[in-house]
Amino acid sequence: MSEKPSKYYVTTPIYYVNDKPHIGHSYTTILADVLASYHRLLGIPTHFLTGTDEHGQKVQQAADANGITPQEQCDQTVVRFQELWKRLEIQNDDFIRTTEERHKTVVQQTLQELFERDEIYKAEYEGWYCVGCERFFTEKDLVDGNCPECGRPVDKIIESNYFFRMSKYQDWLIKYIEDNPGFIQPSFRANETLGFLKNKELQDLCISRPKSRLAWGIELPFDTEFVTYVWFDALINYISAVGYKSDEEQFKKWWPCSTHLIGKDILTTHTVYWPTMLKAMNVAMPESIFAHGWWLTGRTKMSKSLGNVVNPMDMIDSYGVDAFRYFLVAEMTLGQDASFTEEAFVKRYNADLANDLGNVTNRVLNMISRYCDNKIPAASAGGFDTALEDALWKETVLAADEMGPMVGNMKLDASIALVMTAVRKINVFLQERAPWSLAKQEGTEAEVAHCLYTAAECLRVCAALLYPVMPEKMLALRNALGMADAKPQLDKLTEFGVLVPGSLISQPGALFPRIELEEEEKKTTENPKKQKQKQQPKKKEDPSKDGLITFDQVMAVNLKTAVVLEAEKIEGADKLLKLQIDLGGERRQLVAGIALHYQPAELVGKTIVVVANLKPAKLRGVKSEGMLLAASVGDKLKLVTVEGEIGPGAAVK
Ligand code: ME8
Repeated sequence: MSEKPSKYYVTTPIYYVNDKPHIGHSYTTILADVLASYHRLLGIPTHFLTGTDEHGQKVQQAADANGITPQEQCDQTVVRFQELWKRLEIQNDDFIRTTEERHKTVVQQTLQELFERDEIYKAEYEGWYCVGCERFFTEKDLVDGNCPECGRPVDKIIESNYFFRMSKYQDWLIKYIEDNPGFIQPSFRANETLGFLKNKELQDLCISRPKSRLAWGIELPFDTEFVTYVWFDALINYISAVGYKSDEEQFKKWWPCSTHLIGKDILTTHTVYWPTMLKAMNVAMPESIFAHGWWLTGRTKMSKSLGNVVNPMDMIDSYGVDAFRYFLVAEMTLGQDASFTEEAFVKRYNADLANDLGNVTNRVLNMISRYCDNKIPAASAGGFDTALEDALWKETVLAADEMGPMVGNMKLDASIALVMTAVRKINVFLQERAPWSLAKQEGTEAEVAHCLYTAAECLRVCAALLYPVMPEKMLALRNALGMADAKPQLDKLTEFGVLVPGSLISQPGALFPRIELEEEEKKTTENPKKQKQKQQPKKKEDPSKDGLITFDQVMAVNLKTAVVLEAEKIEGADKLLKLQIDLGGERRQLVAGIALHYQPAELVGKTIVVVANLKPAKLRGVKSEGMLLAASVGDKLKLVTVEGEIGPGAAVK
């Protein structure tokens, strides 16, 4: 950040509870979390708000489809969001639900006030309505007779409703956007809104729905036959959550909001409805509204209604939270669209995390262990050439200094690229300095110590800069470097000499084990959903078009009984257990995705069935020589076991 702000308040959209969250929702929330974390680590008072949008037609329709009440729909679905945020290590300070009293009261008070001030009036309305977008359009707005936003068919509606005098703020809004270049970001989105405002007459906004058509909403305080339009209700969350009309001190502390993070799909509601609403309410404008692009599947937006979403829980199960967070932030240039593929994920993971960061971590820790007795060495410049060390430290400091303004300008992907370059430079430095050769010479202890201390200090800085993106792994790295404090302080980052000589280092194990492609194939057999997706192309290659296999193919699979000798969890892999099995005189190691269903201790002694002639593979870097059989229904999984007197190594036919 070029200038340190006095406070930082960041929001995400509040998400509809008509369905469970997907990668798109995760993305915005992770971005907000990363931004909040950077600001907190800089010592800036920070407030991070997220939540759920629980009223309106979409939620009502989902409830109807599920045969439950809208409130039940909200209560059941909100948990999916909250659970996901917990798993994604999201550190939000507040979570607002629009069905909470604290929000509903503020919406009603605001409506009453605007009604009394004649900012809201009643009129007969005739127009076109898109259920998907929950918005009214005029005949002129329609594109080929369909919704101009989503392209879906619209319904003709004639009814009495209440309207907010939005049109009268058109000129003011154009001027405000023009006078405040950072208000809507990126700037091409500001141009988009300006284009919209300059090219057509802004209509007044219909802010009510008759209860006869939709009852699920906040009742208008001045007419109980109507509920509030979901967008008018939802946008107010950004102020109701921080004390508007309820806690003046809190409101003064956080408002105006620093950044409303949104996806480009909700640009108009945030850059036209919201500013005009605030203007009418005499409330200050947010400092910025940042619209990011979409995650696409192929060329299409990933969305619940299109059914092409990637489930974040599956990604976390397969690759871990930090890798998932890293990929989303590093892969998408903020503002642009990006395509999500698992192949791209694996490629980036292996290149950046397993190769670059994982490698340098291993090298630094292993060499400190070998040459410095497992303790952080002391730096001592004198009597030898330190040009390479000096240059490395300078470059690392430069990266740290450049990162602040980049984050401030929402160039998060570029800022990560910058740190990864700094990581690579440590590797290059080690290669050039070759402490392993140096160590073979007499009297070079101080030189080796200085070299490794510098590398460790640079790694400390990089780990701190990556901490907001990968909190779990970077904490593990900090601990491995012998640092006792849990969190880095970004404003004190570039003082040389933070690592304390003499403190013990530890080996965290492989922070980012390489993902091998054959592991990927194996993994899909652990995950029934992915198995379905990924086996499709294989079926095409199968010569038997009817999907049946021959007797010979069955006989080619060597199924045997085995007795479990030992079982243990695999660090960093929630679902996996490592088993040692007796296959009838032959001891083997197996990795199985059963950790959520069995405790290691209860497996020991069981006689199970395994595929004995499966090609060995590595899962999370751990060798697996076979596959066990299990039956599963929904969330339940039970091992196939053999009863009675049959020992290990018996053929299963
Ligand atoms: O619009 N790529 O809620 P919503 C990237 N309740 N981001 C995506 C995405 C994708 N494919 N799909 C969704 C609503 N998002 C309203 C908001 S705010 C006062 C009310 C993200 O559940 C992105 O942030 O449809 C987008 O704006 C938001 O989810 C929409 O979530």
